[in-house]
Amino acid sequence: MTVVDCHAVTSWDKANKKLIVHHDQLEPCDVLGISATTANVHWGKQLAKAWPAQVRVLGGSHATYIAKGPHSQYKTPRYFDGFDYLMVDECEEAFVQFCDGWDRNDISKVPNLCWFNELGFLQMNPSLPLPDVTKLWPAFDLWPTSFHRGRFTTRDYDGQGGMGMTAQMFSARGCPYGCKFCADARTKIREESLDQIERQAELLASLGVTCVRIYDDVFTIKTERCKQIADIMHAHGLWFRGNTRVNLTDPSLFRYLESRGCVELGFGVEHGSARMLKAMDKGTTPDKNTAGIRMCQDAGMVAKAYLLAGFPGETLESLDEMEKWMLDTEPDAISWNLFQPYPGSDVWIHPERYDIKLPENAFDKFWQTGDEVTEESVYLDLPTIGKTDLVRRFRDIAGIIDNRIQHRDRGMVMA
Ligand code: B12
Ligand code: SF4
Repeated sequence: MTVVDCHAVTSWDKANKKLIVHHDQLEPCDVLGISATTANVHWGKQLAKAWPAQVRVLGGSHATYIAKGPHSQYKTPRYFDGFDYLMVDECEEAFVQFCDGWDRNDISKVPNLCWFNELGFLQMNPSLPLPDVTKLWPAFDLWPTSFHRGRFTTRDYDGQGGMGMTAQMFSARGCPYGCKFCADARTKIREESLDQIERQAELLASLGVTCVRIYDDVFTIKTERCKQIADIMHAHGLWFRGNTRVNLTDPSLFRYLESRGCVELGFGVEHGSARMLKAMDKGTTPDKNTAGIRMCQDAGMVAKAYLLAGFPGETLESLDEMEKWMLDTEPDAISWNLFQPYPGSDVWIHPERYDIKLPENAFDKFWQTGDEVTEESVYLDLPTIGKTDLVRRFRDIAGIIDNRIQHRDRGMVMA
């Protein structure tokens, strides 16, 4: 078995806006499994078509949320060309069963498996129960390019330019909150054991990793556990960062995290307008968001805000509020994104509740390339704001972030 980073076998032709597949680097294989979100499934399809393999399987959030979602118009082969099978849900066990079944020439009973029948309808075998995450172990050793050296955060946290060898890690899956744009909302939290986290930290440190992105949905959700994880990272000499929400009111956790080597917290702020936060069901207010960011900065960490423009209900006035919040609060870095109704989110499942329609050419514009947002990239017709106004203000605010905050994620989505 080999694990390949799709970045390593492709590149992006910015001038012609197309993916270049490096055919000479595609190792022939029996079973090809590709993981894709909705944002990069276009590239996944192109890669699957080019790859010399006996059978090609698509897994990940896009396959899961389309196959299990309510909209039959998207469950058609044309949206999945290049793949022979889809697999849904968490597949650690089921994909192994698929590979074994493929060797034995019998995959008919493989759990989590989907395929298009002769009539073009999607059929699905039942899924296994969700795996017990305390029994799983990331195969860091199978992925030769899993760690990269790069800028870990916007500050020189280590006094050596801050270019550590970085890896990703989870301590838990799931999130109890209900944000309407998120596909992972209202899912049960399943935690890894501290012993498991300890062993991963130890392994990563022994492989030369110095920085870890903790990708849990809400890293700080349980204060004591969060401190224990911070202790583990510290004991292994690892700098780390994670994502949080602003519902914490006790600054002591942030101070503790900083003292243990946490260099950055990302906040799902999303908007500067109280009305828009309500529409998204964030359960926060602009003032609370400001307080959370401030608390993080006061503790000595980089505070990054994730912001989202173009959610249903957006108006020119709410974008003015967004700009004001940003300038008043001054987070250290901003991830500035255009809303897309990703499959799995409440907006995707119930577009009628948001007074929007999902057009037929779904997914053609979801993917993001880091190019400037244009009217072409706007997927939804919102009754509350025209595309021209939305794009104009989106670009204005991007310019303000570049000038005033100076650290903007460009929403670059690679294959
Ligand atoms: C970490 C993360 C990121 C990281 C990715 C880091 C990385 N190198 O992997 C970063 C920050 C870069 C990122 C960016 C984005 N993300 Co993100 N991200 C996540 C997050 C929090 C965790 C993903 C994860 O690893 N989960 C843990 C594993 C175990 O679950 P999993 O990925 O679903 O994989 C399981 C199954 O899907 C299946 N499976 C997966 N792959 C395969 C392949 C095969 C062959 C098989 C058989 C099975 C299989 O088995 C896996 C094991 O159980 C999820 C939310 C979540 N909690 O899942 C969002 C999520 C995946 N992201 C999402 C989005 C929208 C984005 C962005 C578009 C955001 C933006 N506006 O820029 C970009 C797009 C990135 C891209 N290239 O596509 C959405 C995707 C929704 C959708 N319909 O696709 C999610 C679900 C969150 C949400 N907001 O709803 N993201
Ligand atoms: S956006 Fe974050 S807090 Fe909201 S439901 Fe998704 S993972 Fe949870």
